[in-house]
Formats: sequence, C-alpha cells, structure tokens
Amino acid sequence: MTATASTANAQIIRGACPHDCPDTCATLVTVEDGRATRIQGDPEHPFTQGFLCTKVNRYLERTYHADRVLTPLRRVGPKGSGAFVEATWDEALDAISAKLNAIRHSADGPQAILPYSYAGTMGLLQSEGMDRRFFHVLGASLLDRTICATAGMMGMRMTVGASIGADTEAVPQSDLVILWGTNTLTSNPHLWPKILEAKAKGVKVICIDPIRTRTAEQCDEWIGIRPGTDGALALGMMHVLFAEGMQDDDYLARHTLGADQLRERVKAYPASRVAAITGIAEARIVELAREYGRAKAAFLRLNYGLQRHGGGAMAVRAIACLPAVTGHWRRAGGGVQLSSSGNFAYNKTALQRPDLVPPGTRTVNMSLLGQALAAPDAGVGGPPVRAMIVYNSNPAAIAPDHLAVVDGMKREDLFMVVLEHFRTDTCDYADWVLPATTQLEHLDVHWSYGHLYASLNRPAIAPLGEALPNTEIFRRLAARMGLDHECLRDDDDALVRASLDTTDERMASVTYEALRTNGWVRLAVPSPYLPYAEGGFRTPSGKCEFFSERMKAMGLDPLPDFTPPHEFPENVPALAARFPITLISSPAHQFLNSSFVNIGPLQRAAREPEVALHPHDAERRGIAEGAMVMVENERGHFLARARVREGIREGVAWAPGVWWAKLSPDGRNVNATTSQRLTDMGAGPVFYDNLVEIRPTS
Ligand SMILES: Nc1nc2c(c(=O)[nH]1)N[C@H]1C(S)=C(S)[C@@H](COP(=O)(O)OP(=O)(O)OC[C@H]3O[C@@H](n4cnc5c(=O)[nH]c(N)nc54)[C@H](O)[C@@H]3O)O[C@H]1N2
Ligand SMILES: Nc1nc2c(c(=O)[nH]1)N[C@H]1C(S)=C(S)[C@@H](COP(=O)(O)OP(=O)(O)OC[C@H]3O[C@@H](n4cnc5c(=O)[nH]c(N)nc54)[C@H](O)[C@@H]3O)O[C@H]1N2
Ligand SMILES: [Mo]
Repeated sequence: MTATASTANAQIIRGACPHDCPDTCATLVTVEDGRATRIQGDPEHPFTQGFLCTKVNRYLERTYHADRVLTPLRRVGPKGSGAFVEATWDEALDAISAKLNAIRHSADGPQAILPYSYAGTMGLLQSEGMDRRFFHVLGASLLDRTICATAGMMGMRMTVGASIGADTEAVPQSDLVILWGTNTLTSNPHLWPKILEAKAKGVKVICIDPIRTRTAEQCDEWIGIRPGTDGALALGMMHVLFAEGMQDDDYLARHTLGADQLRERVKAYPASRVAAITGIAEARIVELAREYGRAKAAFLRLNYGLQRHGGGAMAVRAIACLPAVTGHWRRAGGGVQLSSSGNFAYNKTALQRPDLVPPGTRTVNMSLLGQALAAPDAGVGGPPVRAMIVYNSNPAAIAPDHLAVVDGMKREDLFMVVLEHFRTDTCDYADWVLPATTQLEHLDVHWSYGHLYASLNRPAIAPLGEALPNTEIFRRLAARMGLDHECLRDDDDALVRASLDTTDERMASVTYEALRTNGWVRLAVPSPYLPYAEGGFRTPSGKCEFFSERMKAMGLDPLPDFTPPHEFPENVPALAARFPITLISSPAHQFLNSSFVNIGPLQRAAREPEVALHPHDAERRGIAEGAMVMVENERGHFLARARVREGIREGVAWAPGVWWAKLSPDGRNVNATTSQRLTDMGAGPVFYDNLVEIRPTS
C-alpha cells in the first residue's frame, strides 16, 4: 500500500465512494483515535488512480459538518417552516410506527404508504437492501425509480440488450473518442486520464453538447448540437456510412437484425435534413460520419445528459446502432458505453425479496411525484398517498415540477418521514427527520456504472451522535411496527452475504473474502472486455437489434428514428414564441445533484444560482453579465445571476444544478420550470426538454 498515515496509531480503512456517479471510487480513509482524518483515492485502483473529485475530497468535512442531523427531529412549526425539536429514538419510532400502522390497518391499506428513494448512496445495503424488504413485507406501494437513467437504459436494452457496453479501460486503445452528451470532467472525471492517454497518441477527441462545457474546452473539437436532436445526427451519420460503403458487411450479416430496414430508414436522413434538425453544418455531419467510418475502434462515451428529452430513449438507441454498422465492437476501444451496470450480477432477489410483494401492488413513478401527491389515487389507481418515507433523495429539490411537488408535500393529511444527513429542502416538510449515517459510518457493497470493479465499504468510524444506518432504521421500524418476517432481522453482514450469493460467472471473483482483503475486485470478465466482439448481444435474438420486435409489440416504431423533444420549437411554435430558450440544468461541477450544496467551500465555488446564455440572446433581452434575471415558463420561475458567454448555442441556456431551493434567492430552484412529462421509453423525466424565457428583473 502506498498510502501513509500521519501517526503511529493511525489505521487506514478501505472504502468506496457512495455517490451517484459512474466512477465509484475506491477510497482509503485514515482514522486516528476514532476520528477520520484523511480521505484519498486508492492509488492502486485502476479507475480511481489515486485521486478523488472536488466534492468527495470534502467528504470528511461533510461528515463532521456542524449541520449534521444527529438525533431524531420532530416538526413543531407549520410544514415548510423547518422548525423542529430534538426527540429520542424511542419517541420517534413509537410515533412513526403508530401512524404507519394506523394507515396500514385503515380502509386505504398499506399501499397508501409510499417509499421515495434514489441514489444518495449507491450502496446495495443502504439503498436497496433492508428498505426494500421492509416495504415489501409491509405491502407499501412500489416506486418506479426513473428519475435519472431509464430512458437511456431502455434505448440500450432494445438495441444491444443490456446496460453493457465497451470497456472504459480500453479507451486508450481507441482511435477516435466521441464524448456524446456527457460532461466528463465534471460527472465522470476518472475517465479523463484514459482519454488523455488516447489523446497523447494523437487520437482525436470530439465533444457533442449544446454547451461548450469545461470538457468540451479540453477536446479537439466541440460540436454544439441543438438539444434533443442527437438521434437525427446518428441517423445522418449512418446515412453517409451506408451511402459511402463504409459499413462492415460481415458484422452486419452475422451479428445484427434488420440491417436492410435500417439502411432504408436512414435514406430519409440526408445531411441536408439532419443539418436543419441539429443545427450542425451539413459538411460537418458528412465529415463526422467519414471520420467515424474511417476509424476502426471509435469509442462513443454517452452519458445521461442526452436522454433527458422526450425522445431520449430513441436517441440512445440510434447512437447505439453505430458500432454495429461499422463493426467497431470487434476491437478494443471500439463501441459505445452508457452504463456498465448490467455486468454486476449481485443477487438482488435474495437481497430485496421481491417475492414478498403482495400480488397486485401498484407502482408509482417517482418522476411523477407532484401528480402522485395531488391525485386521490396517486395517478395510478388505488388509495391516496397518505404517508411518504424518503431516504437517499431530496425530492423537494430534484424532482421535476418543483411547485407541484411542494404543494403535495404541504398537504396537512400527508405524513412524511425523511432519513437524512442534513436538513434539506425535503426535510422542511417532514413530520419526522431521522439521522442517517454516512459512508464513513456504515457497511456497504458497491457496483459501478462506469467501470467493472466491485467494492466493499467498511465503516471507518463509529456513527456520529445517534445516527443509524438506513438498514438499522428499517429494522427497528419493522420491529416496532410488529412486522413479522425473519428476513427483517438479518444484520448487515447477512445482507452482504445475500447479495454475493450468486453463481453468475462474472461474479466468480467477487467474494466477501476478496473484497475484505483488497477492498475492490474486478469482475471475472476478460481484460479488456469486448462484450460484443463476436455478437452475443443480450437481446431476444442475440443480435444487435436495429429492428426490434419488442418495440413493435409496445406499439412503437421498431426501427431507430428521430423523436423530437416535447418542447421542440418547430413543433410547438406558439409555446416557443413565448418561451424561446431551451434550458439545460445539468450538474454544477461542485455539487452532486443536490448533495454538497450546503458545504461552504463548494457552495462558494459554485457562487449562486446562475444561468448562462449566449451574448446574442442576452443582448436581445437587454441582459448584462452579472444581472439578476428571472427564468420562467408556464410551470414556474426562479431567480438566477446571468452569465453571458460565447460557449453556448444561441437559443440554449444553462442553469447548473441542483441548488437547494431554500439556498436560492427566491426559495425556488430550476425545477420550478421543469415538467412532469416523460420520455418515449422508460417513463423518465425530461429535465432538459424545457422551454423558458429569461428577462431582466430591473
Ligand atoms: N460533479 C457531478 N458529477 C456527477 C453528478 C453531479 O451532479 N455532479 N451527477 C451524477 C449523476 S446522478 C448522473 S446521472 C451523471 C450525469 O452526468 P452526465 O451523464 O454527464 O449528464 P449531464 O451532466 O446531465 O449532461 C451531460 C451533458 O449533456 C449535455 N446535454 C444536454 N442535453 C443534450 C442533448 O440533447 N444532446 C447532447 N449531445 N448533449 C446534451 C449537457 O449540456 C451536459 O453538458 O453524473 C453523475 N456525476
Ligand atoms: N433540474 C434537474 N433536476 C435533476 C437533475 C438535473 O440534471 N437537473 N438530475 C437528476 C438526476 S440525474 C438524479 S440521479 C436525481 C438525483 O436526486 P437525488 O437522488 O435526490 O440526489 P441528491 O440530490 O444528491 O440527494 C440525495 C440525498 O440523500 C442523502 N443521503 C446520502 N447518503 C445517504 C444515506 O446513506 N442515508 C440516507 N438516509 N440519506 C443519504 C444526501 O444527504 C442527499 O440529501 O436528480 C435529478 N434532478
Ligand atoms: Mo442521475
């Protein structure tokens, strides 16, 4: 081990970063006299490479922060006031279990109770372990966790069959890198050294993004595409590839389904038409296709930015066809990568016990929370939502259509419990806030969506104050409520074992022993991993499905096509006349969704809620650099500081997210303007498919 500790009695504990990020870093935490004194990236981990990001470098500061919630809190003021008093665990568990039992035994029944969680921690135990068992035994409503990635996941699933793509460690072997709808330096920073390795060999790196992000600035070229039009660009590229004979006929014949139909379909996308849709010059589209066609192993790194539009799933699907047209999957460094998560075959059935879900239990889409809280039947039939238990998420800040969400949370007849580290926006509407442990204080097992290493997080320090792991909170709640099932008594160690209890070959290397010894281990797959070099797609046909019977059965177009955003200006001219600017609210560099917004140095670095716009757009509106502006549409509005900059498409604005509403000038954040419309597949949110107007406030 190359890490050194500063004092003799210091210990180094291996852990994993819990945050929702493709990188899932391996960490080394130095502990001296029971206190964590240092956190660093594991230098031996091939992806972490010894460094942590801007945010997680401050993980100790976050853990020991004076604002940590360290005891149960009971609300004393009106909903939204944030007035709480401290309470004991006994008081909290008594009150919460009495209320939940009353609802469970009422005419509305247990489905009136809704869990709401996402990936505040990605650890299997603390994010989808005992909580799932608890809600399943209880018979609560199920939650469809769509808030981030389901559109892209469906796009991949319908095309290559799974969330499995090219090995990110093979990027240095590629001969063209396209960063497509991803701000790598911010949201996937540990991929950057691999990209630099490729670049050092003279490989061209192109970034396709409506915003000239810090990533785009470091690339050889920025292609400033119109938002939500990536599907058309991919179809236009395939048009050129086929027209100029740059396809790999052998790969097409052996490993794809529907190549002839695809070839017919893309005839409708000549570069002239694609230029009009995407706003990219015709000649550039043709040349991009040629560069791609000449390459032998181009790496297409997608991320989730481009799928937060009405046609997001189709866009990912169209792009995912490219490496099968050119046969790039054959070679190391070639192919497309959106997520590697499908490689991690943990035993989620044993962990979560879906067999305990009562038949006929309804499912509520988390992206429609505003609607679910407003409608008597949660919008999907059944009882109203009378209780909501929130953990690992801050829906009052991050859910679309913020005003609808907050209206719902204010309902006097809604009972809300939030498990948290801090008093977030969501906590302000809670009846009870329960203190949860951070990653330094609990055990967990991790997967990744950006590489192929499993990891174990061992607790480095004892829980602060009266904080408890989510697992333990649900165990105690179950016991207090009298929920009687033996699986609710498993301890965290048993949960780890349940998740590792699998015979899947890829998991052969992932034993508890290996994880305990080294902290992390590569899945038992070849290195580099070429998932589709010889076909072997995980679709029903085993081929890359240009033509999808499954989509046809869903009543969708079975072939890739361009699906415009809901708020595509030429399709909604009246709306676009009033709200002509497409607002993208992708992550701020210093925050992790709404996490870290309350950490002083990071908050100061992010300054304040801002909105960047093109000089022409600013000038037309009389907006000067630094002016306070109102960003608005029919759904709502929020205040932000104008940043006028060249590096953004005209007609597009960028409001980096996700600020806590209560730390924003008018108590509202960007989600006051986003809608509860959904993507074409996967029922995901459309955060960046959002027309607004921006006006000076004075
Ligand atoms: N620092 C930091 N890192 C993070 C996060 C964070 O909040 N902060 N969040 C984490 C999470 S939960 C996720 S899901 C990922 C998200 O990270 P990414 O998957 O990289 O997604 P976004 O940051 O949402 O968007 C990436 C880029 O897509 C661009 N974009 C938007 N619309 C379009 C479009 O229509 N076409 C194209 N080509 N580009 C478009 C945006 O301008 C943005 O620069 O990052 C994770 N990592
Ligand atoms: N406008 C706009 N909205 C967005 C996005 C966007 O780009 N633009 N991004 C979307 C995306 S991609 C995502 S993934 C979602 C993310 O939305 P969320 O999943 O809600 O993520 P965070 O905002 O980071 O909130 C996570 C919360 O979990 C808490 N937490 C962390 N670890 C633990 C734990 O172990 N136990 C408990 N009890 N709590 C814990 C943290 O303190 C934090 O408050 O936001 C979405 N919202
Ligand atoms: Mo996400």
